[in-house]
Amino acid sequence: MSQRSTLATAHTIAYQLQSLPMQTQVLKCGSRSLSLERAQIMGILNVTPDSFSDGGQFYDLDDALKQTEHMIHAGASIIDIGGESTRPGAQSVDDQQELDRVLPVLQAIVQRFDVIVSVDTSKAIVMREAVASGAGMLNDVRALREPEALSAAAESDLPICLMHMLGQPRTMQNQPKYSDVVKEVADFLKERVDSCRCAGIDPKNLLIDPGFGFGKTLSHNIELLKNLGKLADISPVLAGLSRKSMIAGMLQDEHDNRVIGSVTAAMLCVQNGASIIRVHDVLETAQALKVVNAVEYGIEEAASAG
Ligand code: 7PJ
Repeated sequence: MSQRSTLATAHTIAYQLQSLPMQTQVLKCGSRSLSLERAQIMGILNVTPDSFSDGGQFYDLDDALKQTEHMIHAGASIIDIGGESTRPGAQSVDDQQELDRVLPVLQAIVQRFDVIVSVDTSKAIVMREAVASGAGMLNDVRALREPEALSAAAESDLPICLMHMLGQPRTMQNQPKYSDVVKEVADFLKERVDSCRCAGIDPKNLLIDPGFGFGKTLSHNIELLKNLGKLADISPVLAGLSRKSMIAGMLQDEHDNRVIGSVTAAMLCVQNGASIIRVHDVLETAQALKVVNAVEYGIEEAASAG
C-alpha cells in the first residue's frame, strides 16, 4: 500500500472511531477550492526568455494562452506562472521586469479560464500585485526569505508553497553537501513553517517542497524522492522534477527526451505522498495519474473501459 493510501486509511479509521465527519484537506485559493484528497497537477508556464527547458517558448501572450488552454484540457488544476528563471547560472531579474512578464499573462488567464493560477516568485511586490490581479496561490523557491515576502504572503491569505534551496540559483549546483539530506531539508522546511506561523500565516495555507535539483546532487534527489513521506508529515507536499537534469541522470543517456522519465518520477512522488505535482507534460502525467488512481482507489470514478 502506498504512503498516500496508508495515511488516508489511518485518517479514515481515526475519524470513524470518533464518529466525526471525515476531513479531507481542501485549499482555499481565493474564490476557488482545491481538494488534496487526490494528487493534483500543476502545469508549468514559464514567461521568461531564458528559462530552463521551455525558456522563450511561451514568452508571447498568445502562445502563453494557447499553452494554458492545452494544459487545462489535459488535466491541470493549477497553472504556475514564473517570470524569473531559476535554472543553475541564471541571471536575476529586477522587480519591474518580472512584473512586466507575469502580470499581463496572469490577468489574461484569470479573465479567460476557470483555473487556479499560481505565481512562482520570491519578490514581495510581485506577490502583492499578483494577488491583486487574481492569483490563487503563491510559489516561492526561496521559501519567503526575501524582504517583506513573509508579510506579503500573510496578507494574501492564499496557499503558499515553501521550497528548499541550498544557496542561490547562480551557484547552487557547485558541489552541494549535506550530512543527512532528508533531515536537513525537513528541518529547514519545519523552520520556515514556524516562521510563517509567527508571521500570522494559517498553517492550512502551507505546502512544502524539497526543491528537487536546487542545490542537490542526483543521489540527494533520489534520497529525497524515496523519503517524501517524511516531509508529508509536516505539511502537504508539492514536488517538481519535470524534465530536470536528475531525470537525465537516472536515464544515463544523452537523449533529450525526458518525458517518460519525468512522468515515472512524478508517479513515484505521488505514491510517496505528494499532493501536487508540478509538470511541463500535463497530458502524459494526467494519463499516468489516472492509472495510478484506478489501482489505488478503484475504477468507479475513473472512466470505465474494457
Ligand atoms: C520548482 C519550482 C520546483 C517549486 C522551479 C523548473 C525550474 N517551484 N520552480 N518546485 N522548479 N515549488 O521548472 O525546472 O521544483 S523552476
